Amino acid sequence: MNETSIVVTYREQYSEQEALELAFSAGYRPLTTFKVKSMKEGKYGLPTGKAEQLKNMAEELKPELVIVDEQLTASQIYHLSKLLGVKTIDRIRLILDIFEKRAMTTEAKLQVKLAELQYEVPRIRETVRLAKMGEQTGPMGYGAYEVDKYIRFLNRQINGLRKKLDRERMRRSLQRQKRIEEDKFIVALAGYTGAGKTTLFNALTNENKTVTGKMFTTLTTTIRKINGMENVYLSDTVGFIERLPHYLIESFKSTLEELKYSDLILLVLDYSLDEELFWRKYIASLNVLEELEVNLDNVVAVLNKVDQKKNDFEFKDGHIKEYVEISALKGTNMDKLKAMILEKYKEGNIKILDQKELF
Ligand SMILES: Nc1nc2c(ncn2[C@@H]2O[C@H](COP(=O)(O)OP(=O)(O)OP(=O)(O)O)[C@@H](O)[C@H]2O)c(=O)[nH]1
Ligand SMILES: [Mg+2]
Repeated sequence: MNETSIVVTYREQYSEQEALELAFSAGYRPLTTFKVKSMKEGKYGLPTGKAEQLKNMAEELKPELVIVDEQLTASQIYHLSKLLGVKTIDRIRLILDIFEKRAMTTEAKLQVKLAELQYEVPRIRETVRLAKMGEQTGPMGYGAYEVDKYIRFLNRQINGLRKKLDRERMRRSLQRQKRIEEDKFIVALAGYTGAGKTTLFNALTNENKTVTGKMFTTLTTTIRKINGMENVYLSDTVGFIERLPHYLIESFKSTLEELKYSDLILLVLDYSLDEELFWRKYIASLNVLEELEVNLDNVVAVLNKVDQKKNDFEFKDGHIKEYVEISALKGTNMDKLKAMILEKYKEGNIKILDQKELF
């Protein structure tokens, strides 16, 4: 572990920062970053001149790995890796590496395995084809028949994993049903990785779930009763990130679905970030909520880390109107947050009573 790496990222400072955090979180040791204006296009996924410059840098620094902080095609990764003479991975593989390290429960392991297979399968045929066009030696000396057979085998694995995960979904759905019957009010934490969800979860439930400065510390959902509130429960789950491919969200559906069925969602946002990055992460979070078909009327923004707030800007947005400023770490405004939760709980009960009267 701790392979040395060059991190290829966009020029903007926030992109560079996130790419480095991802690399560290995956356990790689970045030697330096290599910044480009555009990615995804062309033979190498980088402008050709840039790819040549990167080659010179790789020859000089001799990293064990090159990380490209963008989703590339199998062909682009293959050509770039060949040009550089160094193993090359893209942003999605990097995120999968982190998930693989963090997956502790059976469900999380199944989810990560499914996401990995969905990433790999469409790439295998292309990689084998390219390898065969080059030197005929190496581990890729499969015939077309063997490749098809292997892909069919992997597709069967994907189906098997989906079935197992469906059972997990069913189990979660039964638990939800039970909570509804018991009239429990479920508050769910959502938000970008590192926003402070687990810190807030621990503060409100007296739990001691792991909090680190690394990304994707939490991969599974935990539900606990909120301190000092009858019938009100809080759930903590996997964090979001920008440019997540659809199948990754799909793989984590059994976990993320808890959000859709909760009574109230607290969208935790890191309010200590500079304004540009704050809104970027906010939009990325809204996109995931939208993909999960969450009703935004049930979402309240929790502006966390006010103890570290450096820039003065207002939270003003048409999608989510209500917000509370807190510091989960220092305990600032926790009473205000709890009062808001209780208020929503009461409103929810009134709504239920209204509905009952209708029938
Ligand atoms: N200064 C400050 N730091 C905080 C606050 N809340 C959380 N943090 C820090 O932010 C980092 C991430 O916190 P977590 O609670 O693990 O974040 P998370 O949203 O659960 O992250 P994932 O599990 O990766 O999605 C940790 O280093 C926390 O100590 C806060 O109110 N103030
Ligand atoms: Mg967490």
